[in-house]
Amino acid sequence: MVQTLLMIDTAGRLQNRTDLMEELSKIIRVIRKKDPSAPHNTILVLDATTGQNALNQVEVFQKLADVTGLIMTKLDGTAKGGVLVSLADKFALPIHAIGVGEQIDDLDAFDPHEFANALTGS
Ligand SMILES: Nc1nc2c(ncn2[C@@H]2O[C@H](COP(=O)(O)OP(=O)(O)OP(=O)(O)O)[C@@H](O)[C@H]2O)c(=O)[nH]1
Ligand SMILES: [Mg+2]
Repeated sequence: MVQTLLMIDTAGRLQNRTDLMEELSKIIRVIRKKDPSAPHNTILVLDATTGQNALNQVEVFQKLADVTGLIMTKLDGTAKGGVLVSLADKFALPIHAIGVGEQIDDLDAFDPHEFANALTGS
């Protein structure tokens, strides 16, 4: 049996742009016509520099798109990464990866112990 993996990267979504968010819902509706159980994973990529705004972002995206996991980028060069703690507390979603730079190798697996140590400087 041939297995197919379809990965869709939806660009430039903002939770306060209802037109773009409506487009996102439509993408999901169209996918579900082909496979009612899809999408099997919906990963929201958050920018750490947005700080506490990430909480609202996850809330809005979760209502529309059943977010199943998070990635947080730009943890280099910002002290706002602590919002990941609030996100984990509020939404209990798996954090799949973190971005710590602009190179391809800078997307790291999320390690909660390492993250806590970096946050507290221990
Ligand atoms: N410093 C730093 N830069 C990053 C990181 N992740 C992405 N970038 C940079 O941020 C910019 C935008 O990255 P994209 O991957 O295009 O962002 P995107 O979320 O796909 O953006 P849209 O498709 O427009 O929604 C690029 O210049 C990336 O190199 C990160 O972890 N650290
Ligand atoms: Mg993009």
